[in-house]
Amino acid sequence: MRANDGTRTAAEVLIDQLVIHGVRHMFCVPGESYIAALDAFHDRDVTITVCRQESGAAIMAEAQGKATGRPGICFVTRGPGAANAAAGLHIARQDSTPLILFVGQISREMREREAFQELDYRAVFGTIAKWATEIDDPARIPELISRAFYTATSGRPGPVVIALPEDMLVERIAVPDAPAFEPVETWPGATDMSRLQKLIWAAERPVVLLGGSRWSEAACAAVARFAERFALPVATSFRRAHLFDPMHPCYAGDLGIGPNPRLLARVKGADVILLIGGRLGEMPSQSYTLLDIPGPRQTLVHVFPGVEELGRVYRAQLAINAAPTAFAAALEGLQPPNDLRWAGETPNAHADFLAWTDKPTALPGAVNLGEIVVGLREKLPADAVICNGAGNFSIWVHRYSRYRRYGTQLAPISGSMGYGVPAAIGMKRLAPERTVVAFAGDGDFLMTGQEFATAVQYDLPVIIVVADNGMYGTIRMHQERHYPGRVVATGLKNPDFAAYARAFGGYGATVEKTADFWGAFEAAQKSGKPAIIHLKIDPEALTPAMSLSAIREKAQAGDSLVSRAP
Ligand SMILES: Cc1ncc(C[n+]2csc(CCOP(=O)(O)OP(=O)(O)O)c2C)c(N)n1
Ligand SMILES: [Mg+2]
Repeated sequence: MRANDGTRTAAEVLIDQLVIHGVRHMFCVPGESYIAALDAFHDRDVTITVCRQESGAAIMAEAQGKATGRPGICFVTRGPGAANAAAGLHIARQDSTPLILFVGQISREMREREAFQELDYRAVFGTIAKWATEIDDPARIPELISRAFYTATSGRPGPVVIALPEDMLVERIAVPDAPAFEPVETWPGATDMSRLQKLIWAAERPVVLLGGSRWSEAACAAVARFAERFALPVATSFRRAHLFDPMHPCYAGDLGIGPNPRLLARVKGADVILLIGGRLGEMPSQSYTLLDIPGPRQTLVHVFPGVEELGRVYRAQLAINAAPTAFAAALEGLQPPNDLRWAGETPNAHADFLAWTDKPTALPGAVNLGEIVVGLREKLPADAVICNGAGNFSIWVHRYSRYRRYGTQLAPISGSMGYGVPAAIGMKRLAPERTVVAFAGDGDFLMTGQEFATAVQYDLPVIIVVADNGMYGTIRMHQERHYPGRVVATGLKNPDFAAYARAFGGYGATVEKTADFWGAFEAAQKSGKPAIIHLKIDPEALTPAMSLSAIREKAQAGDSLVSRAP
């Protein structure tokens, strides 16, 4: 640590605070507005990853926040840098991930003139971030940085934005460091737990839904023990499948986009729903059709770390303001009833899940993404991390992957395209010993595909599987449903992604038949380089259940199931 003798610059005080609060990584794109802060990282024990675009940097930081539960750290320059980073901020907000974005700012004396790249970050990010501020007085750096760590991690976690005026960073000050922050746990009360026990004892068909953030390996294990003792069926929310071992006999499946209809029926037919950590937002609630709003017919027990979410959409019979970590620990104290009336149904829920995910559906074309995801179950170590962005390709990834352990899934709840590649890089930087695979669509990949250069720069052998169907497939699907045969702005002419990988200094392979994938995957692993495997997907293979033409024909026939309203 540098001496606190009045010789430190504000920038040095700032970076010292980060070190005190446990920061080990930061992601950035440099800018002249904050070179004093960059300089203060010199000789500090913080691993710096310099990125090619700020959305990549912000997503890498967000992915580390998701993986560790501690704030991911990102530094960007003013105006355009901050605007580019907004994607990562939005993800952190919707995904409830702790993230601190530092933005270089113009000098204080130029403010309000619309100086070069000037933005008012409180105004611009005020509704995305949990807190957006600017530090004018260097003496308050320890206080405000400490607050940023508490704000990003407590209650419902989220992003914090801190603007740093350029001239402020170079002032010299004598100020004491803050003590290291301690994440604040939010515990359920004894009354909450005894009311919960009574509700479960009176239940006939209870289900448990897991979602949100503020989980841990220990919390997932505690929930698994609770599920076993009570023989409860457990489902996971959209892109939170890693919260429960899919091969556990209590696992009932994943409530995402296009979920198992049997799981939906099971949740609708439940009499008690124990929702732990999730918000049951638009995606898992199937556009808010799963439960009645505001008063569900089922007895809802909603456990959530941020009090503002309780009663916001759903009026719960029992609302418990607690973090999943603390609540899961408290579950150990509950006693199951003697008569587990629902126990006979739980194996059926698991059997429904297995039947839905065991074998991939047949698809048009020579490359079946479902077969590839199923085959990878055997090839990947149990702690391999599977990342993805947004697009129809992710339906196969979510349906057929087996996320066997907590922390093996990194995917955007916010539905942000371009997430998978930087998330994989952020994760591999954090845990170089783990296998990290990212699935991307052709559209999805090129939103942040420039970060492949970052993977090469830091020797991060992530494996990126690009499912290339020559279009923004999800949007084409909606187009065919609502405006059949009228294709506008959804076709893509793509590069040779394998050649792209090689041009960057990575490993590249093209796969035109499913059977060729395995050799390419092995060669990618053996190469020890960041790799791209380019899958040539038939555009007809638009969903696991229906081809592009079938979707169009159904809409043209005016099938009542297909709404014409946009
Ligand atoms: C940043 C961002 N921009 C736009 C969208 C809207 N969107 C959702 S899916 C999608 C198409 C995805 O295309 P691709 O990655 O090729 O996957 P595919 O659906 O073809 O499998 C688009 C444009 C989005 N979710 N995120
Ligand atoms: Mg596509």
